[in-house]
Amino acid sequence: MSNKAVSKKKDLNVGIVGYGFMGRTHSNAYLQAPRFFDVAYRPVLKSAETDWRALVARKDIDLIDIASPNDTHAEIAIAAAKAGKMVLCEKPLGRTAEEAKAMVDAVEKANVPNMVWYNYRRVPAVVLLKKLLDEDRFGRIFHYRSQFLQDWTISQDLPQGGEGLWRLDSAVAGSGVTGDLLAHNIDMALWLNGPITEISAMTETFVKQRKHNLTGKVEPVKIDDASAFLCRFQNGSLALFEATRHARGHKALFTLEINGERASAAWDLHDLHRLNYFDHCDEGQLRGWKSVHITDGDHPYMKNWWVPGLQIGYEHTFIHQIADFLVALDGNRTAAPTFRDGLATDYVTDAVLKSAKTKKWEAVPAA
Ligand code: SOE
Repeated sequence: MSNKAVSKKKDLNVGIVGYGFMGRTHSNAYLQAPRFFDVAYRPVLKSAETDWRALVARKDIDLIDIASPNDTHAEIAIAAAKAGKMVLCEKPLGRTAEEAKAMVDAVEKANVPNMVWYNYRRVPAVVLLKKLLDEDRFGRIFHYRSQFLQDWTISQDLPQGGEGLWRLDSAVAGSGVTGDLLAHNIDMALWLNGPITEISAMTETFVKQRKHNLTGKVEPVKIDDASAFLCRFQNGSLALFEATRHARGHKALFTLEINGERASAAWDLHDLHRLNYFDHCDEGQLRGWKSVHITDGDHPYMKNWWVPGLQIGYEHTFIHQIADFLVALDGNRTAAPTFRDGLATDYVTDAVLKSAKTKKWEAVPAA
């Protein structure tokens, strides 16, 4: 891109709340997006404030990006929308659908652009899968299955609460793997395969008490360490979902598979640049699973990166998401997932947690 094109970009003043793991992924994305994508805006990361209220009150901030723990999302998002700011928020949108609904109402009433950071939608291989589904190459869909496996909380000595470990504190996180990991699987599934109608779930807390970092006391653990559910989609397909932080040996194994009448596809995060595809329309004696390396210039997003064959990674999913947001903003359009899309996921996670308690099938409301 020429220097002239770069200098023509309009400044978009961004205030990020939160400077942990997610604050780093977002700030990197704002800086990289205009370098690699033809976007009309140049995000400017404004100077640091220690109080989010002061940030929201600043006249020179166009966009508030919430990358702080889950218990802060609703209050900040609602205040930012009221102040007329664009609002971006880390997943899950709310700790509950009730919280998320209030956030949707606030951004829709204020009519401000909004988006939730479900970053895995922007993996090029997954975007290609979405395109293949939209082209109706799969025919009728029979099955969807998806997992998110980790192993970092197996030790009973790991405390709960405080910086880095708030994900284990239910008051802050809302839930355990259901809101933290399954939410990714669910957002992706709703996007690829449509609405989920009913759910039967089970959850388990393997470590029942942990020392709390903020109180220094051993306290009950109220988050779910593992969560699994069966469900039906509106399109008639059946599905299986599982997330856990107790799958020894797995660090961040997000998988998905979809089986249709004419084709199947599978993808996983540890091999994120490959899409495995089976096409039943292929010639019989050569029919089989193909592992397609998604690094060519005609693959989604890839012409903006290196040369064919060279891979990109995790951080690029955030760069793609903000690039899409900036392109949409310039065209007066919305970039998905919006807060309303985030609410749809929260309705599903609420139903999962409810079904695990009632031990009954639970219906999922439409967002
Ligand atoms: C949890 O370990 C975590 O960091 C999630 O919070 C993220 O959303 C996921 O992408 C990776 O795992």
